[in-house]
Amino acid sequence: SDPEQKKKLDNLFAMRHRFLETDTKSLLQSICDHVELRLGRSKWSFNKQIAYSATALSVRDHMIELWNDTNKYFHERNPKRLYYLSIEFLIGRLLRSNMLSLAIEADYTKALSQIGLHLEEIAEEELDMALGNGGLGRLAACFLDSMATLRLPAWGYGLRYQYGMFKQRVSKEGDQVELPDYWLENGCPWEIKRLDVRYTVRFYGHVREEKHTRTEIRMKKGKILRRRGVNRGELLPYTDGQSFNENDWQLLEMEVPEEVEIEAAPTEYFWENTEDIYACAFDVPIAGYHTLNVINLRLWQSMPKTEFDFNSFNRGSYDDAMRAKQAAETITQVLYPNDSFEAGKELRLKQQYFFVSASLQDIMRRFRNTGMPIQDLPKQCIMQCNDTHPVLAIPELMRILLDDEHLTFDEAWEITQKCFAYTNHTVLPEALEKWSVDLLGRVVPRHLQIIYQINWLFMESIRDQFPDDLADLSIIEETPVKAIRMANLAIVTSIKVNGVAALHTQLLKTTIFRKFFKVFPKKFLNVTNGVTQRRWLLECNTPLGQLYSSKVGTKWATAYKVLRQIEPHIDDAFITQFWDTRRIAKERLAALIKKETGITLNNVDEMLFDVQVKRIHEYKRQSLNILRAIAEYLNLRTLTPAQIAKKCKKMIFFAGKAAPGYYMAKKTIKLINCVASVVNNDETIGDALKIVFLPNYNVSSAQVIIPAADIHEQISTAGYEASGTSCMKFCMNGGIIIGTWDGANIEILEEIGAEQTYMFGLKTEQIDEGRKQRFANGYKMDSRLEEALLAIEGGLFGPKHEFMPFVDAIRHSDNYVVANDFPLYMAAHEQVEKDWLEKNAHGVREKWGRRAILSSIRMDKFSSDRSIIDYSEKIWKIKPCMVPAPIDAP
Ligand code: F55
Repeated sequence: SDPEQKKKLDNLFAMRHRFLETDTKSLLQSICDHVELRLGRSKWSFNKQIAYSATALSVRDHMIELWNDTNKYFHERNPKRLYYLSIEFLIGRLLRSNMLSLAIEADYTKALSQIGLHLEEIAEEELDMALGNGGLGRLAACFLDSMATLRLPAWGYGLRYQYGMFKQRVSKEGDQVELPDYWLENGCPWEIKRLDVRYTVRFYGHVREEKHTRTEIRMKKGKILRRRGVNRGELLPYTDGQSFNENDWQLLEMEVPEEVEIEAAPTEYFWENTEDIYACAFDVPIAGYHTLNVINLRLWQSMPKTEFDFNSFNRGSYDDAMRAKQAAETITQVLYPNDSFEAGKELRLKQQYFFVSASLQDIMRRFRNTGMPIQDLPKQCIMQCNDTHPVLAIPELMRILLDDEHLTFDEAWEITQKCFAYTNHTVLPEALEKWSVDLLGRVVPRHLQIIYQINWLFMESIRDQFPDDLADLSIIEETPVKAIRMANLAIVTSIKVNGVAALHTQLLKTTIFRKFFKVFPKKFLNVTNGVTQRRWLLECNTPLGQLYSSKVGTKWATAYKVLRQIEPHIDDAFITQFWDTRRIAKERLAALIKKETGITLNNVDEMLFDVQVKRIHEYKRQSLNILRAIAEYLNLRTLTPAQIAKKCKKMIFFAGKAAPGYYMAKKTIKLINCVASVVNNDETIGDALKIVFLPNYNVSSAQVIIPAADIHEQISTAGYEASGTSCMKFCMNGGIIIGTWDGANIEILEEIGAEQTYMFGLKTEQIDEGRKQRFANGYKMDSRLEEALLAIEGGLFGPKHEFMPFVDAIRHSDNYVVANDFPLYMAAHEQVEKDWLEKNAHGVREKWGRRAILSSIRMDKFSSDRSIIDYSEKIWKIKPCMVPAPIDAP
C-alpha cells in the first residue's frame, strides 16, 4: 500500500531479464530440444502428435517465466485476491489461445513452416481439456481469460478429472453412445505437476468433544447462622427447613466460598478416525492477452496417502494392497456428466469436499505466510462460488477457524461471512443441491455440526421478524428426508448473491429466493454473463477479426467497444467482404460435417446455416426445433420441383450431449438422427433441406461451428434458461438470433437492436396461462404440429414405439409449452426464409449482412471483460495488479 515501496518493487522488477527469445532459430531449437530431451524422440522423425507436444511445451516455457514473475509480484505486493472456486473448467484447447495471448503466433508459424509443419494442422492434435459439462464450466474458463487479461490478482481452483466430459458417438440406429474421454492419453503439456504442493483431505470418522473445565473457588452470598453472643464463632450454612433455636442462633447474610465448575476454554472438537487421502496440485498457467500477467488455475488430483498397504503386500495379498490406493484415486477419476443435481451420490459429495478442503488449505497457507492477523482474512481474500458445488468451503473455513485457529464461534462466523460470494445458475427448484443429513453427517461429520450451528444462529436472528418463513429459510429441510439446502447455506453466508442475466436475477428475487430477498434485500445483484472475444472471435474467426482490425485496429481484442466504430464503414464493399469471411467459415464447417457424418453440403454460400448447439434438455427445446424441421420437410414434399427450386436452401444443424441418464434427452437425439436420415436421403427434395447432427459437441468443434451460423436457435421456454452464453458467441460472429424472451436474449436484443433479431413466443409471465389454455377444452393444436406428430406416430422416421414417449410428452403434458410456441416459431422462420432470399441489385445479401455485422459489433456488453469488471467492482472489491515490464523488453 506504500507508494514508495511499490516504486522500489517495480524498479526491481524492471531490472529482471527475460531470457527466452522468439526469433526463428531460438524457437526451432526449443521445439527440437523438447522433442529430444523432454519427449525422448528423435528430431529426425517425429509425428504430428509429438510436434504438437513439443510446440506446446515450448510455448509453456514462455508462460512459466511470466507465471513465476506474476506470482512473485503478487506475493510482494500482497493485494486482496480473488479465488474462483469451480468444480468445472471447460477449457478446450490452449495452444493457439496461449500463442495469441503471448503474441508469438506468427513467430511459431514461421518457425514451424521451416521444418515443414503447419501450425493449424498440429493444433488439431490437442485433445480438448473438457473438465466441464456446459455453460457453467465454459463460463469459468472465459472468466479466467478475462481475469488474467485485466491483470487481476486472481486464481482458479478446480479438479483434475482424469476422464473429462464423455465422448459422444452416434450408433447406426441414431442413439447416443458414451465413451470415456481419456484426455491425458498423450499427457497434458500445459500442466505442471506440483509435487511440493500436497495436502491431506479427511473423510468419515467421528467427532470427539473435549470440554475443558476446571473448578474454581468463588465467593457467593449465602445465609449463615451465627451463635448469639459469639463474634468469631461457629458459622453454619443455613438451608431452609433446617430447624434452629432462634434464641441461640441468628441468621446473617454474608459471603461464603463455593466451588464451581467453569469452562476454561471452549469445547474442542476432534475429527478422528478419518480416512485420509492426498490432494496433489497440478497448475495450469493462464496467460492474459498481451500482458505479462499469467495467472494460475490450480487443479487437484486425489492420491493415496500411503502408497499401498505394506502388511497386505507382504502377506502376498496384492489385491487388498492395491484396493485402498484405487479407492483414493477414484475421487477425481471422472467428471459427473450431469448438468443438473445428482441426488445422493456419495462420490460426488466427496469430490466436492475434496476440492474445497484442498483449496482452502492452500488459501490459508498463503494467507498465514502474509503474517496478517486472522481477523484480516476478508481483507486479503474473497472466494467466489460458481454455483453451490463449492459451498462446503463455508463450513470448512469455519472448521479451520474454530478447530485450528481456536477462534470462538462468533469470531469465526464474523470472518466467514465476509469471505464468500455465490453465483446461482438455475431457477429450477429441482436442480438446487441438497445433501441428506445422513450422508453429509457420515462423510463430513464435523461440517454437519457446524452447519447446524450456523442455522441455529441464523434462525435466532430472524425468528422475531420472519416467524412464518422459518421453514423455507432454514438451511435444514425437514421432509421428505432431513437434508442440507446448499443454496440456503450459500445465501445466508455470502456477502453477495448474483444471478447471471437481468431476467434471471429478477426471477431469483421473486420466485425461488423470494423469502431470502425479504431478509437480505441488499445481498442480491445481477452480473450478466459474458464470453471472451479472444477465443470466440479473434481465435475462432480469424478472417472476420482481420476484416474488423483492417478498419478500426486491433484494440477491440481487449476493448470490445471499439468495434462499434465499424458502423460507419458498413457499405456494400464491406458487406461483401463480410460474406467472404462467412464463406470460409461455412466451408470449414462443411468439411467437418463431411468428415464426421459423411453428409455433403453443396454451395454453402446459398445455404442458410441454421444452428442449435447446446446440452440436450427439454427446457432448451431441441424438440421444438426438430418438430419444426419435420413440418418443413412435410411441406417440401407437397411442392413441385419448380417450387422447391425457389425455396430457401437450408441446413438445420444440431449438436450437443445428453446426460447419460436423461431418457427424454436421449430420445430427442435419436429422433433428430432418424429424421435426418430420412430427409437427407429423400432425393425428391434435392438440396432444399439437410438435417445434421454432429456428434461430440465440445469447445473445439464449437469454434468451427459458431463462426459458420447464419441463424442460431435460442428457443428455451421463457423463464428457464438462466442466461445462455452460446448466444453471445454466435452474435459476436455475425449469427442472427431466433429466440424467445428468455435469459440474456432480452439484454442482447436491447444492445443490438430488435431489427437484428427474430424474437417470438410466450413471455415468462404468460407461460402459466399458456399451459392452462393448452389443456383447456376446445384447444386446437397447430395443424402443422399435428401433422408432424402424426408423421412420427405413423412410423415415417422409424419404429413408432421408439418415439412414443417423445410424442406423448408433447401431446399430454407439454411441460415446456412447445405447442403454444409452435405457430409463432413457424412464423418467425417464414420471415427468416424470406429475408435470406433477399439480395440487392448486385446479388449481395446486403440487408442480412448489415444486420449480421450490427449484431456482431454491438456486443461489447457481453464480453466477459465487462462481467469481470462488474464482479471486481461490485462484489470482490479487488483491483488490477499489473506486472511491470522489464526495461530490456522489446
Ligand atoms: C453442472 C453440474 C450440476 Cl450438478 C448442475 C449444473 C451444471 C451445469 O453445467 N449448469 C449449467 O451449465 N448452467 C448454465 O450456466 C450458464 C452460465 O451461467 C448459463 O448461461 C445457462 O443458462 C445455465 O443453464
